[in-house]
Amino acid sequence: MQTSKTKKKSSKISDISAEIIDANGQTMTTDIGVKINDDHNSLKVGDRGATLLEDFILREKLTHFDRERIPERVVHARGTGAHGVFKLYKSLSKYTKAAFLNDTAIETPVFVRFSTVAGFRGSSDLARDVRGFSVKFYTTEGNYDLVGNNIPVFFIQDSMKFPDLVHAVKPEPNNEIPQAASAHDTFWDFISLMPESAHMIMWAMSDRTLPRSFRMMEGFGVHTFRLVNAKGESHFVKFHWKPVLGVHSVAWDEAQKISGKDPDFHRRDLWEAIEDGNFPEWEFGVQIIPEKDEHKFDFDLLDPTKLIPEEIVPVEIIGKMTLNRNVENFFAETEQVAFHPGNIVPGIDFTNDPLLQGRLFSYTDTHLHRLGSPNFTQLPINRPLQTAYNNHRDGQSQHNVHKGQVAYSPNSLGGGCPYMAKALQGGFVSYDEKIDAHKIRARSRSFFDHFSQAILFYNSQSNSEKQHIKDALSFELSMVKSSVVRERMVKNLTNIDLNLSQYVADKLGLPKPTKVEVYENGALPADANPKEYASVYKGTTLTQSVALSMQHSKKDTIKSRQIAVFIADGFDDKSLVKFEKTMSEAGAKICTIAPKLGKIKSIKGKDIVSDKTFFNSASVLFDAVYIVGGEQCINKLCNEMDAIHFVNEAFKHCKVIGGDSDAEKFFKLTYIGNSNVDEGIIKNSDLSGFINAVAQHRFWEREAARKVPA
Ligand code: HDE
Repeated sequence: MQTSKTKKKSSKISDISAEIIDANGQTMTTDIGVKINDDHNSLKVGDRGATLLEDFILREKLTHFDRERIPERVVHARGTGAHGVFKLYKSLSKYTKAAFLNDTAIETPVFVRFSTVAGFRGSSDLARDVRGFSVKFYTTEGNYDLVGNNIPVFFIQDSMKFPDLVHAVKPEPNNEIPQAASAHDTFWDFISLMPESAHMIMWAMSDRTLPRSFRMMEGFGVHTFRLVNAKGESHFVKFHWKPVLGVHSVAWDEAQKISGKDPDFHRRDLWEAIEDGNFPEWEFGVQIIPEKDEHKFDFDLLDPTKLIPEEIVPVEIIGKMTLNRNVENFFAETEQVAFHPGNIVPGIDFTNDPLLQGRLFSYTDTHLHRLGSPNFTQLPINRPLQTAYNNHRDGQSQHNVHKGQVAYSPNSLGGGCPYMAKALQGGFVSYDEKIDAHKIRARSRSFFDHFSQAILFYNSQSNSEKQHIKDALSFELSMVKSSVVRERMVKNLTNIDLNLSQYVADKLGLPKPTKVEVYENGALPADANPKEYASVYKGTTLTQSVALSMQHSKKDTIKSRQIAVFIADGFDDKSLVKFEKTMSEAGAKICTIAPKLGKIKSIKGKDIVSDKTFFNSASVLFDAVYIVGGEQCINKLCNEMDAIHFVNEAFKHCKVIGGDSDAEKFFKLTYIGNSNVDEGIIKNSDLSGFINAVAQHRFWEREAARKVPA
């Protein structure tokens, strides 16, 4: 049964910062507090007369309405957010003086926003796209933002190329098509000329870009950052979020269908999980690298197209984040939240990663444009826990009333206040990095190996994951109209895997390459030698990294999985009750689906109300399907074509399908009856077998036959 318990919790953040407006029991007023006696009619001259300009109530209403929208984010426009807490398991004081990473007694409030990158604000959640994973920690020393993605590397190495990347992936400028999709000419034209994108492209074409849920994605800080301890010593660090539910994805065909059936699929999933008390959780991990080891790797730590394999530097788990509260108001919180990789606290610092350095400028610039004033830090969702004391004054939408005569420093009239904090009093001190170099506009040679980690990623995938990458590339490139771009991409893929390039070539009707081809490099200056870029520092000794495959992240749980249960008049109530009880004990969520809404009669004449119907629902919205018994019920389902389609589609998408022994007759009408497959097909009311299978998430081997036309 679907349940929706609304849990209202008092929150530190909203208690401190936000004035929650609750209209319950209140009289309507204008913005300046005048009570309104008629909100349905404008002020007119007589019954049919013209509207009067003096109608200040109408004018105020329309003026406000006309300005309701603010510019959407230029990237990551589509997203959703939630509040939560971060709890440290063990102190990192050896590496950082940041209080929230030192004291295990502190519970740090957080706000998280997940997003897609390319689509507009109203686009589908299920686009094949990188997901943003931004966390704002409201620490006792100020706000710290970890503005990351669900992929640990990025397309480009230098912020100079970011507008080009985004122009290439966004809808094409002449006709604003396609929405939220990279499967078009400009994206692949750009990528085909940017060899540094090779590693990220492997991730982007993998199932990582089709998450089953935000709750089942990893998060990464991407860049190498610094941790600085109380003695001023620095270590390099990479940040990781590991979802407690494991990392899971949907099938590409399924993603496309979900985009039509429920474009809010991921938002809804997050919202409902929190409302149901199934609080999403991630463990926080760090990979720590001593300063002295900076040059020990066969790649540059400052290169954001590289990750540090977990086999080389293990991820140390240091805490857990739990999202436990939905927003009160989407606009005020999720839309107005302003993340910034430059929001750091003492104990954390930047590196010279050239992509990060550009970001440090861009986010404030964006916020000034979107939120219209430097006072955006006063918005409730952006305010730190502590009051900000400085000499910033005035500006649009100034909410603070600064007392006194003095707004400058140094001053004596204000007693020298606000005074500057010494480092020992928690003042921020930048890491004392020695830099002695020439000013140049160029790329470091240590950034030139573009393929070793793309190869490592591809080779670390399971067979089905490799097949999905092949399919994704074949699909995306088949949507590209320019044959020059398609051919160039096939050529480029030879640098990663010859078999992969041959597969894609075949799907595109192109000759299969037989050898590795030199990647054209559009980003090179005209006088550069492209061969030089091919493999300068090539040669990681690692051939596989287990952590790069989602296959190894499965967890033994079905908590919060959505299970569709078919019922029709004459269903066996004993079987339904037992199924529901067993599944809810295991933490899954049940949704009954019937030929119609309303009362459905059981074998014993008892009524239950169905949650959904075959016409307002679809298998792509569920993780598994179960068919309860009852002869009359099964006969009804056998005549319900949408029920048969539902199961065929679940079969195609490699989901778990189960049922009572009576369901056999129904199964015979579906692809289950037409195939020899039994992995993930659980018959004869084997409920523990069903639970174990659902925990596996998908039985991708089933795809090999590729015979299901659902
Ligand atoms: Fe962003 N990025 N980005 N980005 N980014 C924005 O800031 C930018 C990059 C990321 O939920 C913008 O508030 C530049 C990498 C996330 O509100 C903008 C460069 C990573 C979000 C911006 C990058 C990210 C953004 C647009 C290259 C992963 C959503 C709206 C130098 C580590 C935050 C906004 C949210 C948002 C600029 C590259 C993650 C325009 C210039 C790499 C998750 O300022």
